[in-house]
Amino acid sequence: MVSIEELVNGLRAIADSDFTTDGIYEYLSQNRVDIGTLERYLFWSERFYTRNLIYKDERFEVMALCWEKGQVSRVHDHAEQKCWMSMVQGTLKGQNFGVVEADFENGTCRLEETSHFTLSDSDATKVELEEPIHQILNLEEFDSRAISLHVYSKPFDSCLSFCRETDTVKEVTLHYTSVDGELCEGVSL
Ligand code: CSS
Ligand code: FE2
Repeated sequence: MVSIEELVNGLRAIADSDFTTDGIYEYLSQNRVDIGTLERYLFWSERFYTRNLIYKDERFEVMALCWEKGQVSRVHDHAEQKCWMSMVQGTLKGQNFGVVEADFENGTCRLEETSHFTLSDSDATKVELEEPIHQILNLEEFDSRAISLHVYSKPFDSCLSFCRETDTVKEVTLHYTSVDGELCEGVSL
């Protein structure tokens, strides 16, 4: 168990040449974060999962995401950046999607469900999302809040958001709920 500060410092110390999919995966699997040290970063909303920025530099960002029971992400991608996820509390499902047909110029895109995975703190698992389009879900049946740590390299502040009802896709801006333990201006939980 490490503190979140130790985890961030450890990530900062990793050389560019080792900042690889496997390298960070290994690092996160060997360094589980003590939830007590995360407390000041955790904000909860009944309306949406929260995105709480802990650290960011040119190379990567680290955030804690807080998921109330039943909350889900959009179907989205990661702007072609590398990402890793590590559970701190609870269980989350990840559903991956493949593109069946797309016309990005016209904003249309039909998806199909492909693989899925379940992450829980008991198996201390983390994933690199192999397929770029996915959705993360804290299913009602998991019956608990969830907290996940996300590392993105490089940081990104917009991504594609897919609507399965209309088979459309658009670019959306991503917002933080809090930065360094402070609620962001204009955010109401
Ligand atoms: N990528 C989403 C979380 S699900 S992996 C986000 O950053 O909000
Ligand atoms: Fe994501």
